[in-house]
Amino acid sequence: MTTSLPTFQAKDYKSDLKPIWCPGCGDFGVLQGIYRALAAINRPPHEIAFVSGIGCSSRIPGYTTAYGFNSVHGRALPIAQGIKLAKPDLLVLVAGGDGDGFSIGGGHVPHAIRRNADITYIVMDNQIYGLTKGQLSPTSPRGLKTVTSEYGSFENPVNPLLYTLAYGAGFVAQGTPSDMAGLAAIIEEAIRFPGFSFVNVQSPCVTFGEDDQQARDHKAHMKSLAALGHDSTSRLAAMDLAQAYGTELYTGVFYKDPNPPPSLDRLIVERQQSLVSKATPRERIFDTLVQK
Ligand SMILES: Cc1ncc(C[n+]2csc(CCOP(=O)(O)OP(=O)(O)O)c2C)c(N)n1
Ligand code: SF4
Repeated sequence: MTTSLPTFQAKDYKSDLKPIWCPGCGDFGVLQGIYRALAAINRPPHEIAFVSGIGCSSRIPGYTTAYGFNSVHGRALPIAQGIKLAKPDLLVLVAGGDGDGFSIGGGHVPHAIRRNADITYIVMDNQIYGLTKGQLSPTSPRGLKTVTSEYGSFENPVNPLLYTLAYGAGFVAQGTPSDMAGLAAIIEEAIRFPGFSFVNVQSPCVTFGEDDQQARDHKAHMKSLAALGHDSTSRLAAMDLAQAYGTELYTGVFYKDPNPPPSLDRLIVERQQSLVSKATPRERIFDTLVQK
């Protein structure tokens, strides 16, 4: 007798919690893109762990039926890596804002990349601190006037694309909720990538963000990397294009390692399997971590 696997639809990943974002916030679209990507992956919600930090965007795990952890500001990545190492078979997703990821949590990003656990990190980049009512964030453009920069920001923004590419991430992409199908496809591809993957989403904050029509009209201004003929197997070509962050809205995959190395969680699982003869779990853990 053959049994068919259950098929999940986008609505199966939607929790009963009603989003409390401002009407028009870009994060609504990102959430829809995540639902669609998860339906395409077709993993049951109980096999997914969704971790976030603190911020408007960090509410996302609560709006899904996956296991969710709306954790501590800037600490989503270390928590997610711990979950993945403890339960390598879970699909582990991380989401949050540009402040959460590149300001208070910025020091964790390089280490998550070099450790290369198989997790997907989605940043909703609105170039502002939304939850705390509109202070400068690390990706705010130079000259931006906010409640904490009355004369305009004096600082250059962090470039999340160059940052992750420079530290060696195996998968780096960018999307916008204005292109829902494209965003869902990018998130799906990031999840399927066997290693740390990063998706920057240009998700406008309509309440405190830059009052710029262009920011709210992404579809008219975005440029598809695939249509430009970009070679996403070249890190240098990706870095060249990523320099236009803040001036051009490139969407799609900047870089995807054509020969990704085994992820950290897979290496540990393999090593543990070779140590099944060890007497105690404690011995097995030490032997896994310390190569003799
Ligand atoms: C340790 C700590 N410092 C500061 C805060 C206050 N805080 C909460 S969210 C936030 C920034 C939110 O901005 P971002 O991460 O970009 O997310 P958004 O709200 O824009 O989605 C700050 C500074 C906090 N909760 N915890
Ligand atoms: S403050 Fe900005 S980021 Fe937060 S919910 Fe409102 S529009 Fe979205």
